[in-house]
Amino acid sequence: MDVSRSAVLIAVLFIGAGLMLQPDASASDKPLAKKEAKPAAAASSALTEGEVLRIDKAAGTATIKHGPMTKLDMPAMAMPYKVRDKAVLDGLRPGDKIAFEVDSVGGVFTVVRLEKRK
Ligand SMILES: [Cu+2]
Repeated sequence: MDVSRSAVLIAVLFIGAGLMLQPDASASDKPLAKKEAKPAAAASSALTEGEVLRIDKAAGTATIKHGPMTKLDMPAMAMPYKVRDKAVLDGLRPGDKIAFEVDSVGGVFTVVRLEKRK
């Protein structure tokens, strides 16, 4: 067990070292990414359309009815989500149409980005 654990640790260290070498590569990639002129499309595809059903400020959650979320393999549903930036909850009302992005933060589905729709 200890052997496999240290093997994992070593692997992680190697990966970490590999990532530390990346900045040079990603810095030279940036101008290329801009030329593709795709960032806006990529950003909006990460967003899912939804409607706010309920706000629970004490729990720090918003219940959101949403369409399919391909990134998380989630079908259309309504469920409560933790909201990373609690201040966002102050600006939300039930019935608000939103576009939002969810990520798994410490194993909890969490709203990491939210835009109101008019
Ligand atoms: Cu859901």
